[in-house]
Amino acid sequence: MNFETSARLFEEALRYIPGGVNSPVRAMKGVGMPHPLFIARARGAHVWDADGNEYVDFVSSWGPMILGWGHPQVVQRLRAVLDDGTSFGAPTALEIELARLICEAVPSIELVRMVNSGTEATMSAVRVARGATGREKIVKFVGCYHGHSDAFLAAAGSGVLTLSLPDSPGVTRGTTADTLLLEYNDVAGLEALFEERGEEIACLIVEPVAGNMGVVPPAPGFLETARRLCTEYDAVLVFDEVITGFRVAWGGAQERFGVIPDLTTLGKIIGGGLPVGAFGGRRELMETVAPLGSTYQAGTLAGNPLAMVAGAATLGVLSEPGVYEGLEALAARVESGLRAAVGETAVTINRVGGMLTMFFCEGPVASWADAKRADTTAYARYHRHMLEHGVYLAPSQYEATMVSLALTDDDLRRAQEATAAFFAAA
Ligand code: HOZ
Repeated sequence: MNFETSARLFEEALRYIPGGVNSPVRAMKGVGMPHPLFIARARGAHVWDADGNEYVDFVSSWGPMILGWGHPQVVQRLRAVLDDGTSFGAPTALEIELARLICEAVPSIELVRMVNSGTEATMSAVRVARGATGREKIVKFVGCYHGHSDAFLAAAGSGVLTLSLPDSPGVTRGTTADTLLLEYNDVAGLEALFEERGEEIACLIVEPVAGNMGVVPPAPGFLETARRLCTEYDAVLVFDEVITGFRVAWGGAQERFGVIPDLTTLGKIIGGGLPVGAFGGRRELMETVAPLGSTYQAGTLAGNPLAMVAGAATLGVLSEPGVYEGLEALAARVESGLRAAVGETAVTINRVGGMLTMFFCEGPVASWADAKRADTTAYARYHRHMLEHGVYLAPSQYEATMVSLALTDDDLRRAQEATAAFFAAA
């Protein structure tokens, strides 16, 4: 396979952009590629790189493209907004449409504020929790990733894990000293921590299905314990549903697992492929946000008309009857195809709804302590093999495969056959 144009574009990008990329994981260092793939275009569930190579896509722009690219309902509405004006820094009716769809889908969200990224959403949710409780400590889980604001760059997932970084210079010890860490799914650890420091804890933030150390589902009782302890100690429970929102159920992980947080952060799918995030939750908490309350949060491009309409159109399609049953069935077929293809090889496949990860290690994988046993070199070989066979996977063992509704039977067959060929040769 010829990657000459991507290699040349990378050389050029390096002259202007740090590391040639605008977000670290896409550099593809995690799978040993000398340069990233530069993507030229996409349609349905297929992407084409700058050299014209075509791939079946299982990245979905890291989650947002659940409908695939070029969905007519999304494109048509985006075109109309382009003609009307793309940013006003003033309210528009489109914001109400997206906010209403979110509040209807996720009943724990009584009020919602739009921002421009998941990072902004989580950062703001923690500010609300601290403001409302008057406390400073936050609880997060090792391997969970909540964007790149300072307080979260402690044992973070995603690119921090992929590149084996010791978190980040520039984050003060004071900032991360307020972040208390536990292993994901550590129910006993949670009980002990709250017993010892519960009165100091402003909030507990968790990916209700971890997606940034690969997919790790919540163990039975884990989310329920988090809920109970937060209620008992008057701490705020924040579900970071930037990935899981509208991916594991119409109402997100909170609907799927029946555990209701106080605040929820969203991103990715709610922007339909345009930059967006949101945080929302219980009315009395959200009423502390300016201009109603004094907890400050703002943004010139927040509620951007293009992002609002792409999100609203996407949620409109997802709200149609049977969509999530279809997604579940499709993702289950992706999973069973992989299981059949790996044969007797010791891998672990974790899947929840439309997201899954095949870890190159024996299971169970229930925490970062388990996930770090994965053979990342083997994953890198698998990734390269799949590229060569026209299948585009996340360029890191510690990210999620995102199933898009645009995948066809042929696409699934291509992924299964390429996987079978890899494991047969291993
Ligand atoms: N943090 C994203 C995945 N969880 C990766 C973003 C990117 O590199 O585009």
